[in-house]
Amino acid sequence: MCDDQLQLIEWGFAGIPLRGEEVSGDSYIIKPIPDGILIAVVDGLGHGYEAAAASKIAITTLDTYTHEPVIMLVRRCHEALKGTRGVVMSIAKLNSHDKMISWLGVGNIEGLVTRGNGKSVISHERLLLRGGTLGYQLPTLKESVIPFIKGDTLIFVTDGIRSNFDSGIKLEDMPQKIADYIMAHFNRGTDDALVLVVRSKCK
Ligand SMILES: [Mn+2]
Repeated sequence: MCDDQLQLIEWGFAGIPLRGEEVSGDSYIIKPIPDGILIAVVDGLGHGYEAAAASKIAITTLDTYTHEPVIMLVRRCHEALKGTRGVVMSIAKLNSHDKMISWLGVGNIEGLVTRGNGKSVISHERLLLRGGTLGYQLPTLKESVIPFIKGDTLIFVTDGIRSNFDSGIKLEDMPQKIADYIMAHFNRGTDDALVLVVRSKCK
């Protein structure tokens, strides 16, 4: 058992705004709650200050209603984002009791859970993404629930990162090293880019 939720995971992050922009429209939140941890990445449409403003509204909303189920959180953000540029979002909630994550993606923030044996990958699970934009149009919201046990690694990347981002990653590396590796090798250079890598430490 892990009583302190922050002990459940180790994580790393890399983020770079589009060249020439001072702020990024890509953002993330990792926040412990009594029975687990909320993990989410958002990408405000376009880039620059308006994208960052939309992104910040989404993160603030998630920070306020963290205890709610993921589908409710997406709806809350959708309502809060009306009149803004809108965002795409992928969101995961780790339940510390059953070691499962509930995850859901609206738009194109790719999500991947890899399971390894310490050295090599033994299985992959990709997040099912549904088209839509929070603030404009929501698809039918349906979460998937999958195991997330010790050693499993969750990776979220925004569309500033190329889709083959998982090729060449070494699961024995710490999450921060994996995030830096993905940013160094798969940043398209045409948009803001963000990589979040979260590993379960809890048996
Ligand atoms: Mn983007």
